[in-house]
Amino acid sequence: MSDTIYALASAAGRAGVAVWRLSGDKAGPALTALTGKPLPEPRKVQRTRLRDGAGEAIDDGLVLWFAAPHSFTGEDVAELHLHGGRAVVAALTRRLGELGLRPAEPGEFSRRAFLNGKLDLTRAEAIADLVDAETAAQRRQALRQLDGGLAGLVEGWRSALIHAMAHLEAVIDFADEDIPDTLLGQSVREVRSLEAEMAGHLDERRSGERLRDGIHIAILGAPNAGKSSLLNRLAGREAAIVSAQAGTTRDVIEVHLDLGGWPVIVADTAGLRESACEIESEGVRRAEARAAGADLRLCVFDGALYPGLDAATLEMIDDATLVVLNKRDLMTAEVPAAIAGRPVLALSAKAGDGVDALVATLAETVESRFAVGSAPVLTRERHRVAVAGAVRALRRFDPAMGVEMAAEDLRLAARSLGRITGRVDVDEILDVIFHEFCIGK
Ligand SMILES: Nc1nc2c(ncn2[C@@H]2O[C@H](COP(=O)(O)OP(=O)(O)OP(=O)(O)O)[C@@H](O)[C@H]2O)c(=O)[nH]1
Ligand SMILES: [Mg+2]
Repeated sequence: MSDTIYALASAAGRAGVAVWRLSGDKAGPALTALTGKPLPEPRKVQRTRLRDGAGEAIDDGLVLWFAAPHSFTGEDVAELHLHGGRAVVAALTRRLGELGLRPAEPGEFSRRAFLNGKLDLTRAEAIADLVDAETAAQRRQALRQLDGGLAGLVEGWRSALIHAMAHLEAVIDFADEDIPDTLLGQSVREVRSLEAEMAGHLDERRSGERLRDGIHIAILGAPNAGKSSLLNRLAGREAAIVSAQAGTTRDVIEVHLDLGGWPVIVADTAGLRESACEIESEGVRRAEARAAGADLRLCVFDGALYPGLDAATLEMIDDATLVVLNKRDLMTAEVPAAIAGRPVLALSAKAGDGVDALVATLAETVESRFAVGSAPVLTRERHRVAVAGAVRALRRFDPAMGVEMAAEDLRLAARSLGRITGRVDVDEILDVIFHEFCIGK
């Protein structure tokens, strides 16, 4: 028998509504002790007064009762909708302790739901993602996963593998009899097509993970090009210090933006140049590291110096780069159509002209590089590792080299996929997954 746990699942403001969730064998007795009434009918809201051990009223509120196994956790669950005031919270916390309940750990409700077969791991992860979702695209992705999109995809692959395995077992068991060659040929075809489909989901850009964690954009350029001015424009606030002195920015400065529903982390960096100053050199080293790790780069050139172009910045340009020609207001030369083969966005970070066009282009670029469509995607590294493991096993699969070995490859692939939904090797991954959760979920 496990402990009975409780959590204050949400509190909206000081006098707002607070939802409490109690789960475990003592949830029922605790509810009757609090209300002084028999348990309400399951799933029917009851308005009632809740009292402490001495019979003094704690609050007036709504209670709900979910009898095991028909609850979120699969255990007996009570929910209390009370006022969120501090005194109410304190009194109820004390009373629940007296009644033998303990506060839940982060993710403990979802963990119990998983262990009781109410959720697979991808759905449990989706709950955490939904709670953390900051943009519309993140919310949509989390909901799709919560609806079982990813679980369905992975379980479909897994059952197809098990099906192919059964074919092979038949070949092994009836080795003395005549098994039509076509049976083997069919297995091979099935496995090859599965392998291709799974490999197709190992998208190199890791769109699902990017959408979950945020897309990293680094602003790069020579000192004084106007990188910090641009960051401040994008952020809509003075996040970084701007000055006419070259070498102002040293540390990497990040701002989080919602770019048309995409979570984006824009990093301003130190101007790229050789410097005798130890601090500035470290800044440049950090800028280069950030440039290497970024999903997209904004290379900023100083328009006042055009047609002169900074060589160190030119070196950074690749096909994941947007080229910005800043200080358009000071430009005497024509704006070129392209620099280093990339289209040019001319703007003035100081005055703000052209910044909207840059934001629009950035949003389009992000959308076209990372859009995930409506198909389920892998949203965590552990999903990708598991699918990659399965694909590796399937690439080895070759019944011509021995049917037993081939069956073992299928078993390994199915096992690797089973880790995603939590069908196999559960213990080692549970702690990792559920510790990311907030309390009350
Ligand atoms: N006229 C004009 N001046 C600008 C523009 N953008 C930036 N500046 C000026 O250029 C100078 C340098 O701007 P910053 O944004 O600090 O440049 P930075 O690239 O961050 O420089 P470091 O941090 O030293 O690498 C400041 O005096 C800005 O006011 C612009 O569009 N037009
Ligand atoms: Mg700067």
